[in-house]
Amino acid sequence: MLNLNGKNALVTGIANNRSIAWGIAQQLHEAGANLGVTYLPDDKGRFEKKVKELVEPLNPSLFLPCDVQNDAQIEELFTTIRDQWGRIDILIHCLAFAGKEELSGDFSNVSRAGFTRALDISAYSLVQLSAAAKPLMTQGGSIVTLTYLGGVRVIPNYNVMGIAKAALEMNVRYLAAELGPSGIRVNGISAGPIRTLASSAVGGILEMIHHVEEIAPLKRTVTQTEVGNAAAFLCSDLSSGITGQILYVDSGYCIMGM
Ligand code: 0WD
Repeated sequence: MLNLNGKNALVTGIANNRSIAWGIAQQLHEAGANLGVTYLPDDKGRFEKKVKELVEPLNPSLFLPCDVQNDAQIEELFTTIRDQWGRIDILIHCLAFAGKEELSGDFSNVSRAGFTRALDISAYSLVQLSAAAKPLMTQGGSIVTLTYLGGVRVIPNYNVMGIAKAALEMNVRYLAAELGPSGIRVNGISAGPIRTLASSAVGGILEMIHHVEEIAPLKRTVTQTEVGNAAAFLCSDLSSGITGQILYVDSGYCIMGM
């Protein structure tokens, strides 16, 4: 029943084989979607090479750079999508960034520049990418972003990223309200902690994972594949009545009061 045949899906945020976006890309491919993949360009082209090799088995029909702080690059990305695909059906927003110095210690030590950068890359980018995708989602569509419990509760060391996730989750609701009449759904997945490049920057992430293994009803944390499966569901017609929601894929951790 979960069929994404004929759907064009853009996946952002693959850095390596531990990335949540990699788990999502695999599940969308499995369900039949035609993939476009973006990578974060850097001076030495390291990400480009690594991500290209990684995604090759999924045969992406588009592979393009996308630094969400670079407006010209985003414009070029969506111009290419328009020219090569004609329309886009699925947008996966799976990226975030805050300086390592901001992800431990006192939250109030965050600098104006650090605060602005975290909110810009991690929250504003969803608005920007959704606005660019909107005119190309001519047959409706599904936009999915990744968030974390630290956006609704205080989690040690998550600090400014918690503020960014709170903004991101509100973005989901405002975008869902705006884009609903065009048949475009917008949802977030709040994933349990997973060891990735980004999460390793958060102080005490391993302790957090062990805590989840102890407390969560399923007595373990989740995998990239489980998040990918939930994303595939939210991108498919099986979830056609769902928009503006945050779906917790966290082994049930968030229901516990300890
Ligand atoms: O425990 C976790 N890992 C959780 C992650 C739990 C719940 C949610 N999430 C969220 C993250 O906050 C993020 O929004 O999932 C999303 C993906 O994170 P990830 O898979 O944990 O991390 P990673 O594999 O590092 O991918 C994030 C990527 C970047 O990697 P690095 O580590 O180089 O920052 O986001 C991309 C980049 O590829 N990224 C950007 N992409 C475009 N423009 C930018 C940017 N400016 N900055 C970072």
